[in-house]
Amino acid sequence: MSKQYDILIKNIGQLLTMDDHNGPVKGKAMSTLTVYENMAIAIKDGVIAWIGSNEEASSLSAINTMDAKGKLVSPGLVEPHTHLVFGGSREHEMALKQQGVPYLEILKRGGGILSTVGATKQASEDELKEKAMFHLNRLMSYGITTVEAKSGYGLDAETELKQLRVAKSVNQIHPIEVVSTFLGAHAIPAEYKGKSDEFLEEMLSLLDTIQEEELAEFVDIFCETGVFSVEQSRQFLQKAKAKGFDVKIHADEIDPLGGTELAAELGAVSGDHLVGASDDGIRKLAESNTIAVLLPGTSFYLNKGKFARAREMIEKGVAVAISTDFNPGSSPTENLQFIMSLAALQLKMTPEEIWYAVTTNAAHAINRGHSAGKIVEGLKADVVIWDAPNYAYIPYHYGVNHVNTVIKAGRIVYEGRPTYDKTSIH
Ligand code: IZC
Ligand code: ZN
Repeated sequence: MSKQYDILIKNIGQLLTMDDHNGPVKGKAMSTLTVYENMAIAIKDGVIAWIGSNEEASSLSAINTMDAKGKLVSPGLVEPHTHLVFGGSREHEMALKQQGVPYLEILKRGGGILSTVGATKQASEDELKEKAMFHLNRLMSYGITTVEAKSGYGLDAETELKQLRVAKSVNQIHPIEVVSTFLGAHAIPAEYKGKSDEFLEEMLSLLDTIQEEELAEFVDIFCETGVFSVEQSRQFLQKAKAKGFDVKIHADEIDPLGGTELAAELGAVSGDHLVGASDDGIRKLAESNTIAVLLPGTSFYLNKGKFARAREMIEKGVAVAISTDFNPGSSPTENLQFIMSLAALQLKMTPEEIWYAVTTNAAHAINRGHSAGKIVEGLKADVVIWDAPNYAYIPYHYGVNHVNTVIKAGRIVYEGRPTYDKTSIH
């Protein structure tokens, strides 16, 4: 008897497998992409079991045969930078933004991140979990099947651990894989004003518990004017590395302090933002294995008119990923497809570069390069069927959701279509 697959997706117009490279895709290598046409894929027991031509697929049988109708099929997208778990929201700060009050000034006045810290302290673990699940569902609806999630809205032992436990528990119950990062060094709480070194020591003292309870893989810091200096960031991340954590850094987001150079120097798994990265910083990144995670949604939302220099980065040989930076302050959106449009329009990235930036390179930015962001026989089946005729169409047709179907580890987890009964509508 011939093999019975669980799912067979036939009639794929364009298939992106994103498996041409073993490691991160750096610089000019990002400009070429293999596109397979008239393809089919079969899934069995949660993994990709077969990839072949649409003609060959006619001899295969499956419990569920799906017709991609000549459209685009890609790996599930990888979202490498979010602040997923938080209480409250910050729409009340919109008027301040409109009056031109800068992001860092709002923070200085006790708002911004510190406003979300207050709401996160107030929220119970169950409330945070429910809210995180809501946002995960929405991230998934946009085609994302793997997500990084940072803490950083506790800034005290109890609340930071509460956030990390929420991230761990939603990873266990939600289809999306959640990869956790400890960002206790996200802001200086009021009670530590003028004593930021002491605060960093307090956050470092949590690393043993985080390790014992397997609450995070990465340690991150917000290296920024009025928050933590380059030297504080260096020492903090070196200590985290000595404990066995891989590190990330919010670098040169608003002011160009030299965090990009630090990310390369420390061998960080990623340097994130990099809006103010210097030429030297870009050169050092190109020579390193650090992924540049660019967050053009934040530049858009902070409205400063300045975007990361993606073109220079790619020309110099940097591996670039992009992300929503989903958070309640500087980038309240789960729509990674909109970020792909911003990457095209503002970062001047090509469609090919953009696809590496949301799959292969994003996966490497969270140490999932060998398990996520590609379609390969034997690998877990994270697959998106798009309502789009080709891969360039996604960044082009902006602001909407192009997802038709999302499959996570072989299970259909999202179907984006109207539910009205056609026969009853006139
Ligand atoms: O809540 O504003 N930049 N951290 C650093 C953020 C933005 C998140 C926030
Ligand atoms: Zn961030």
